[in-house]
Amino acid sequence: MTQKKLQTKSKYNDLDLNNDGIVDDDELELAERLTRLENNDKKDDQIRMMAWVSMISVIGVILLVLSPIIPNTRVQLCTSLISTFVVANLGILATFMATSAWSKKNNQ
Ligand SMILES: [Ca+2]
Repeated sequence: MTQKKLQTKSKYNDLDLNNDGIVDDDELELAERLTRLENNDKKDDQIRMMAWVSMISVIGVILLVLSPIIPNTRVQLCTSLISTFVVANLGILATFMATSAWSKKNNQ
């Protein structure tokens, strides 16, 4: 079997970390591992952002409902919608906290 080569100006040329002209399996695995870590970090940031948005939106809705801006008659009309919204967002928060605690426990 003939030896494989990278194409000219391949994006994988940078993976040759020790500059010996060969992209070996260890260098490929390291690059793959680094990419996976970076993606997991971005995913964690995204989930954290989602939890923040949930918490801030719940606080915002509750403050809005309690403020004199919205008349009581309208609040009564929206009570079921608001309670569903609050429970759903608190569910997102609870899931985030549970999975964070679970993954922290498993990483130790
Ligand atoms: Ca190399």
